[in-house]
Amino acid sequence: PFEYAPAPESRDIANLKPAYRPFINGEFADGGGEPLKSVNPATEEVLAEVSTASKSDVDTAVKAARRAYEKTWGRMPGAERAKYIFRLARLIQERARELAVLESLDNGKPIKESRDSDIPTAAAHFFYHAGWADKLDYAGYGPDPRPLGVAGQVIPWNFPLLMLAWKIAPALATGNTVVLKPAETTPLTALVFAEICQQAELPPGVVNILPGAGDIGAELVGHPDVNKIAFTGSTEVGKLIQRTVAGTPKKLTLELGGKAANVVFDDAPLDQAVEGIVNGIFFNQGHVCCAGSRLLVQESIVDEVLAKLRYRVSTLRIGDPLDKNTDIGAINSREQLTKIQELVDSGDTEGARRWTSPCPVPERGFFFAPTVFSDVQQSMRIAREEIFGPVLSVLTFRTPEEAVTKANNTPYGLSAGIWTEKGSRILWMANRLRAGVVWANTFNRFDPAAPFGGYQESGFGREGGRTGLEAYLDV
Ligand code: TXE
Repeated sequence: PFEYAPAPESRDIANLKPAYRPFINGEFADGGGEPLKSVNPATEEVLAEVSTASKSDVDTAVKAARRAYEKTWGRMPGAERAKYIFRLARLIQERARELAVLESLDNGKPIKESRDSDIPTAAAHFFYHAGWADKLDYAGYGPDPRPLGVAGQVIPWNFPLLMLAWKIAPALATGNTVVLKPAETTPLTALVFAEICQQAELPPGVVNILPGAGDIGAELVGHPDVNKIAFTGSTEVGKLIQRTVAGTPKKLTLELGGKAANVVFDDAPLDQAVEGIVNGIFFNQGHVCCAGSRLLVQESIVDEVLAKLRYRVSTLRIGDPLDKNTDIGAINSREQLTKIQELVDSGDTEGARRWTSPCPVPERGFFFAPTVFSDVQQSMRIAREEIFGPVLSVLTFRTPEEAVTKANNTPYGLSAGIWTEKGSRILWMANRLRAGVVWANTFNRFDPAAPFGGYQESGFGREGGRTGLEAYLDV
């Protein structure tokens, strides 16, 4: 039932029928797993049927990756690898419209975000890492840093192609080969990327993509011939993976959940701060591990900030992800929608004050109106747990010391934001906030040259920048 149509001559999206099947050793294969239906979360209609990998497909893919590592990729001079990686980057750019539309259909995110953020940033990651491939000796890892071998990579559904780029680009630049499992609800752009690998004539086996559910991720993580595991996803699964990898020589990096504090002082440029707060929590429906989900506002300005915030949030448009005017698209799955609703209910029960945007919400599809809770106490679930949805919890503080204590009062530690005119205060705060990324007077800014990653239960290891190469090298 899963006929593979080869890459069509015309790049007309209407004619495109990519192979939604496992990509192993340079070919699309019939997966031995249960087929899965990828659903458009904005319509609840089936978008595509996907053939998934079985456990034995995992083994076949790892063997293909091992062969490619030993015979081609792991022996290739960096300058040659760079040519391929530049080619991948350019092909992502060439097919950007198609990838953006497919990403919005499969994930539910607004087209203006996939078009202006996800896809260009994914291409940028390949360009950036292509530049490292022949300069690893300058990266400070010694004259002859060695790749680890086969990397097993498992990614989530919130930035499907971008997370793929974060994983695959550094692995390839450093000479490793890859077996990657996309998330079960968003496998489509990863399989178009597989087609791009064919277009780029990447040697067979260098990149293998296995659509499937968590059991296939677990099989990959546990495979004895995988040398490195890179995971982005929930803290719960991250801990499971850590247990599996313990006692093996595999290298591991984990990028897990977050509960970032976005701290606004009374001297902050408030209109700019409100834009940053809105972007911090409502970008990508709040499905962002570094989302500014806890707003800490200095007590003297809380009423003013809340008034401005409610006004601004009520102007956000929720709806069709393919409409260029849409600000907030669909929640990725019914499960995620249920989780958000349950946590919002807990906020009501625990006594926080809820404000919901009056903007109309489509009846069909998985949508959730932007929600702001004020009068939030640190003990409430909405202040402690990752909601991963368009829900902001507002707390207050009086002094910078109290802001630091409250911001750090979380088991996570991925990101934080500071809004103030005082440069010295930014430095003082940044040194005390327990977070892998601290933004000042901005939020959700990404650059492939800047290492990204967490402290504590947000995981360990860095992705991006020179530091990110370390995760894929033996020095
Ligand atoms: O994550 P999972 P879910 C958080 C967010 C969200 C919650 C649950 O709070 O509400 O996690 O999301 C694969 N061995 N984040 O259930 O299950 C799975 O198939 C190996 C934050 O979607 O962690 C998918 O490919 N792999 C996060 C990937 O793990 C396994 C992004 C992530 O799914 C596995 C996503 C196993 N045992 C969710 N079980 C972030 N850091 O950005 C599942 N998987």
